[in-house]
Amino acid sequence: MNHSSTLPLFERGLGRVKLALKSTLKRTQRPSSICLGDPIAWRDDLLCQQGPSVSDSRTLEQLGYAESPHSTIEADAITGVAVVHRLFTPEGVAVLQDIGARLEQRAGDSDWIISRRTRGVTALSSFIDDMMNSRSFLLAVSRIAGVPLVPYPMLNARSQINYFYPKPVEQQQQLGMWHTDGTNYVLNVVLSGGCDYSGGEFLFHNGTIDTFDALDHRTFETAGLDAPGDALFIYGSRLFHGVRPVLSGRRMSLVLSFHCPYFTDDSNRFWHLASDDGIPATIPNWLKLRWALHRPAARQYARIGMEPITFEELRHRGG
Ligand SMILES: O=C(O)CCC(=O)C(=O)O
Ligand SMILES: [Fe+2]
Repeated sequence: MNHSSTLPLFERGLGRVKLALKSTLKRTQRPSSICLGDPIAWRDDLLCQQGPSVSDSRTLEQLGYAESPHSTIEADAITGVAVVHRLFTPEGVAVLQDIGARLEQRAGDSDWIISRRTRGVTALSSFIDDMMNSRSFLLAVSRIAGVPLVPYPMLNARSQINYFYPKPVEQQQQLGMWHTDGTNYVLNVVLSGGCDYSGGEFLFHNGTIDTFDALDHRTFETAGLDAPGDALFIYGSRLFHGVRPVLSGRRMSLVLSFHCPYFTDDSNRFWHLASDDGIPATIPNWLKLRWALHRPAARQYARIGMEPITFEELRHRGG
């Protein structure tokens, strides 16, 4: 099989700047922040009470990173990639599916392998917003990550719903699926069931960024995301990953980003954001982001109205 045509590489460097200019020109309408009216309100019992089951978990060290991204915690304490089953109850998954389907009317076309997507969904769905600001939900995701988390401070990068449809072969070849994310802690929740689509496998490179070679498929692994609601947690800025082209049906996913408030470092780059949102929208957001990342952890938790999640708490289950 010719992997250079099936596995093209996503734009980096100058390509990002070009995408930023393109996004700026395309951005004529601003999405309004009117909520669509969720079917029900978020409740913590929509999380599986026994906690999620996590498989195929690998730390950043196991991926090959000797250096931790944060100075006071080792690379073997931070999750690099993990498959997450049964985070939500069947009712929780059904509500997210319903919201995802309704938010599709807000979705804009996307340049790369994703056909359409809606960014900043926490401003459109109070259910998803309340879920992101639920201490139980954040604690569950923090335990998977290995570090305490808050929702990512920048609205547009915090949450997104992706819609994948079959694309003509020529378009699949132009821009790639392989990328790293601008954010570090990312939960990719697949909302469609396996029978809703074919293709669309979630692939990741089992190694560091430096060892990634888009043509060497021997290091690629397919995440076992079979049931709706299954998720792949990744350290997104250090893991090459991507969704293979969907061949039939529709694949819908909810992508949520988080920040560890005990560390000020962040991988997001201006051009990464600008390639998604256009340059004018990114400038004020970028300044606000720098400001938010430097707030003390206690203040970041206080702003979302909760007791701080601590490293100690992550070590004890059921606390
Ligand atoms: O849709 C997915 O499951 C993940 C897509 C992705 O990697 C992204 O949106 O950054
Ligand atoms: Fe991604």
